[in-house]
Amino acid sequence: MKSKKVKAKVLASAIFVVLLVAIGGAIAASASVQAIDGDADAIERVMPPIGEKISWHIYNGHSYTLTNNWSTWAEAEQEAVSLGGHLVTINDDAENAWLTETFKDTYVRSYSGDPWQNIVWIGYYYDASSESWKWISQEPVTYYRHDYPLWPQGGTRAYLHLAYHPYPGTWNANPLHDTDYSYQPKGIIEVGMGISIYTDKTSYTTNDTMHVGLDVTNPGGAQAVSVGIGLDKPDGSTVWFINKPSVTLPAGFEYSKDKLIILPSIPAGIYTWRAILDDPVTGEIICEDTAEWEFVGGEGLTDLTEILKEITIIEDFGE
Ligand SMILES: [Ca+2]
Repeated sequence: MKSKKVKAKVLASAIFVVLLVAIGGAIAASASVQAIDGDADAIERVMPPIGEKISWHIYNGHSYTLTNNWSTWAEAEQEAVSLGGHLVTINDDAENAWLTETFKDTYVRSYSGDPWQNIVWIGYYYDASSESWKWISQEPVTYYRHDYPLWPQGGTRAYLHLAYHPYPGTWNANPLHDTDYSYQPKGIIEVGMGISIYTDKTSYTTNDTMHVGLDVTNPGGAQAVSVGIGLDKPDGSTVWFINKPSVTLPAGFEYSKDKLIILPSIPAGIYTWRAILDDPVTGEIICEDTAEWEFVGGEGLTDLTEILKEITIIEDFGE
């Protein structure tokens, strides 16, 4: 059911994109009228994103794309949520530099050759109730660019200055861009992969049936990952029973599967299912999840490999 929903969404946005191609022609005509002090190259530079299919840029296990529309910050965030993500969260200087360069050909709606309009919405906003700047993704603020002399110019919704801007890589929040239609920018959408492993109960004994579930999602572009599924045992060691060094998760991938296991008599104690997606090149963890449960009683005689033989929950995961 879930994957059908996603396909419907993709189809809907494909139809929307076709409409935009038609609308794009009309906007191009009006842009050339407005761009009285711009040059032909500048006008062309602003047009290509319109009407293109979603083309994802991959960085550090995350996928990034521009919003289809120039809009208010809130509308851009809404578009990001509809694709399974949020307006971009910039976690460090490397990501900030990559975004500044990768999306440098992006300008506000009425761009007319002015490099100061080389900007995009990011997910950084001022939360009045806590009187602090936050990320809309709810990730913690680990990095920010509150640089003199521009920041934040009285606004509460932030954008990034791209590579052609006079202050590339810095942020600003001039409210003009949220309120004046012709100065509205596009936004950068960031989506990540997700993995979730879970059981139906937290305590089991011999001959109980355990229901183990695994969900994997990749709302962005296709990318390769290493997949590890393991079980931490009461003695502190971990048994890895699925360890695929490189599996390509297709764009828009949604996987959800569960398995019933009849538990033999195993050593009593705390066990933890562990599911991890790693970057196959750097080995860094992209996402992981755990599910802890307790085994009570039992003779403790059965080798765990007997259970693990039953865990084939991702055998059809794709190669
Ligand atoms: Ca990020």
